[in-house]
Amino acid sequence: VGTTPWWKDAVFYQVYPASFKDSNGDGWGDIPGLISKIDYLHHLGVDVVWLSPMFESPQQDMGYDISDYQAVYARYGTLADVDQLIAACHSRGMKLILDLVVNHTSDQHAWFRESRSSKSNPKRDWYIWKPPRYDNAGYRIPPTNWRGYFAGSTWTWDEATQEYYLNLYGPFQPDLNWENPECRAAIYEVAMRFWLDRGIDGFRIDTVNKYSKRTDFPDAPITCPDAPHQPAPEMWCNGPRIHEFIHEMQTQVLAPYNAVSVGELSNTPLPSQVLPYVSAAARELDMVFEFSMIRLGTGDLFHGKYLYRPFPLSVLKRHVATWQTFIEGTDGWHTVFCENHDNGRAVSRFGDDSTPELWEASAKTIALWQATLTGTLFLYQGQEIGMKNMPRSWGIEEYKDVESLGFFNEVVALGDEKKIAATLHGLQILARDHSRLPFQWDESPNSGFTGEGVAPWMRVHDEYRELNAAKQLQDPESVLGFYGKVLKLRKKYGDIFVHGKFKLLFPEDESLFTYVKEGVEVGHGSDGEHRRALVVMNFTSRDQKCPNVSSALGCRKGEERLLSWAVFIGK
Ligand code: TEU
Repeated sequence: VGTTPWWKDAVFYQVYPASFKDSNGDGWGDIPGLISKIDYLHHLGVDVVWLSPMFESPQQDMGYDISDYQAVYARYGTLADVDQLIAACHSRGMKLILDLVVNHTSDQHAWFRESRSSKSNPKRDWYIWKPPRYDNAGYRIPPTNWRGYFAGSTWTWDEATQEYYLNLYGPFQPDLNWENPECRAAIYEVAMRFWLDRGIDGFRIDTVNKYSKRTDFPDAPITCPDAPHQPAPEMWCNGPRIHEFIHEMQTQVLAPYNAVSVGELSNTPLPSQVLPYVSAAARELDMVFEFSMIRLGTGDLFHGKYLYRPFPLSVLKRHVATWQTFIEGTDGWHTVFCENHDNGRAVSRFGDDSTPELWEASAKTIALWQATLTGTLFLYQGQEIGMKNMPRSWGIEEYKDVESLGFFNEVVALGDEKKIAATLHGLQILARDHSRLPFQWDESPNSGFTGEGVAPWMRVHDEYRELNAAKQLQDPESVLGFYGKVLKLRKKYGDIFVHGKFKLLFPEDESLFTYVKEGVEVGHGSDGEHRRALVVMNFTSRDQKCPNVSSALGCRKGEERLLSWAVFIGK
C-alpha cells in the first residue's frame, strides 16, 4: 500500500487542435484558442490535457503525418505558443501530454526525403524498402499482399529507386524502420526528448504495438478472395521485438523524465496480450487504450469497417467486464474511454440522440457509466456537453477524413450500389469525422468556434444554438453540469470508482447495466472498511422503447445518492 502514481486518479481530456477553438479567424482551431479555454477545462475537473498532433504536417491525416517533429503547424501556432500552453497548464496544477506519432512520418519529412533519394543514402534503412515481385504475366506486384488501414496496399512504388516502401496507413505515411537502432535513437532524441525538455509531462503513443513487423514479410492468408489485398494485422501488431522496443523507450526516454505514457493498443483483443504492456514490472507503458468496446458495431476493420453491425447490450457488458477485471490481482493498470478523434460520438453510437429527452438521458448515463469505471478516465472534447454525430441529412461532401473517404471511394469504384448505401449508413454512425466537428461553444455564429463570416475547416453542427457549452454552463441540470457532479463523485470515492473491484450483475439482461464496485485500500489512511457502490443504469434498446428508469448510484453508507434519469440505448 504505497502512494499511487498521480496519473491513476487524474482525469485526462483529449483536445483535437483543429476543432477546439480558433483564435485568429482562419477557420482552424489553434493553441492560443486552447489557452483561452484552459479555465473552462480546469473548472470541469480536467487534470491533464492530451493535445493531438500540432506538429508541422501536410495535414493529409490531420497531423498524424508529421514532417517536422520540432516545428508547430503554422495554423496551430508557434513553439512559443506551446511553451505558453505548458505554462498555462502547470500554473493551474494541470499537466500536458502530446501525441507521439513514430510508427511513420509524413513523406515530406526530411528523413524520408533523404531515404528515398537513393538506395545508398545513409537513411535508406530508416524506412522499409523492398524490391518488387512479378506475377505470372510478368506484371510488377508489391512485396506482400497486405491491405492497409486506409483501404489500399501497404506498399507504394517509388519510380526513382525502383522499389516499394511500406506504409500501413496512407502512401503519404511511410513506416519508420524500428529495426534500425540509429533510427530509434533519432526518434527518442528528436521526437521525444526535445518536448520533454520543454516541460511536457508525457505522451499518448500512437499505434504503440505496430513498430515491430514480421521481418520475413510473408503474404497474408487469403481471407477475402475477391479483394486485391488481404487483412494482415498479425504481420505488424504485437510483433517479435515490440516489447523490447517499448521497454527501451521507457527506460531510455520516459523514465528519466518521469513522463507518463498511454499507448494506443488496437488489434490486441486478448487480456493476456495486453497485460505485458502495462504491468509495472515490465516497465513498458503506464497504461493503454484497448479498443474492443469502442469498436463494437464496426465491421471488419479492413474490408468493411463501415458495414455497421448492431450488437446487444449483453455484448457491451461482457466487453466492459473483461477489461474492468483483467488487471485485478496484477500490477497493471487500465484506461476508461468511450470517445476519441477516431470514432463516432458515444451519445449517437451507444445512446439515442433522436429527441432532446433521449439525448439528455443518454448523455448523462454515459457520464455516469464512464465516471464509475476502474482505470484512468479519458474524456474527448465535446463529450462533456453531449456533442452528437453530424446530421444524417449531410452528404459525403461533409466527410473529410482520409479513412472515411478511402473506404467510401473504394466501394464507389466497385459500383456496388448496395455496398455504397451500407457504407454510407455505417459512416453516419462510425466515421472518425463525427468527432472532428468544431466544438460548440455558444449560440453565436459558427458556435463561437471561429468568427462570424469565417468558413470553419469543417461544418458546424446545425443544432449548435441548442447544444453548446455556454448554455449548459448556466444550467446545473445540464449534461455539462452532470459531468461536473459525477467527476466530483469519482474523485471523492476514488477507492471505489477509480480503483475499485468491478462485479457485473445480471449479465444477460438486455435492459439494465448493473454492477457493484467495491473499494480497495488506496494509499495510506483508508479506514480498512471497503465501501461499495451499486450502479444501476437503464440500457434499453431502442426497439424495446422501455420507459426511462432512474439510474441510481448509491454508496453503501447512503451518505450520498446521485439519481439521474438516464436511458442508454444500445443498438
Ligand atoms: O490510429 C491507429 C489505428 O489503428 C487506426 O486504424 C484507427 O484504429 C482507426 O482509424 C480507427 O478508425 C492512429 C490515430 O489515432 C489515427 O488518427 C491515425 O490516422 C493513425 O494512427 C495513423 O497515425
